[in-house]
Amino acid sequence: MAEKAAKHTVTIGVALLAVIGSSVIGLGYYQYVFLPSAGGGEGGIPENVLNPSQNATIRLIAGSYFPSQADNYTPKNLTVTLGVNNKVVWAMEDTVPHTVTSVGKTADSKFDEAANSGNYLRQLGDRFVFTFTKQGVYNYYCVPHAAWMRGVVTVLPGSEQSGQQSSEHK
Ligand SMILES: [Cu+2]
Repeated sequence: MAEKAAKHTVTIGVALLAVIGSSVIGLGYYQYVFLPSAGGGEGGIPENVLNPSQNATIRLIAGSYFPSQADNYTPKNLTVTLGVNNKVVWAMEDTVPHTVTSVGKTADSKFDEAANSGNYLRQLGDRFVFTFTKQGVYNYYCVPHAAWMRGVVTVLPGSEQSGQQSSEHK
């Protein structure tokens, strides 16, 4: 009897070791394969792109909910440069809710996630801020007023290196 019980215990022990062993291997695999890309400082994006020295502002001006207010997003076409002013602020100056919503898939899925159909600016002073890190043409619109509220942000490549140190200096 005692011998049978002991055998049973050993069997459970081996099974347990197998479970622990496989999860350790799994963890090792996860760290090796998935973490390096996440640990590279936001995918190796230069510091001056992550934190540009200037913002660019797009105003959602008063009366944008009227079709006749053709300027709604002001400016409607904005061009920014990576590493210079690629942090864009949409500033709500109207009293009727609007959205900043990407039109289809843009060059950056992060923008599409942030600028989704529920991305409402509801009252005066509300802001939507997005720091672009990829060049491209970003079309966006307002969900409730899609027929006339549309805008474009064009992101140009900049001097990707913040290194403006004069290596030529003698
Ligand atoms: Cu709107």
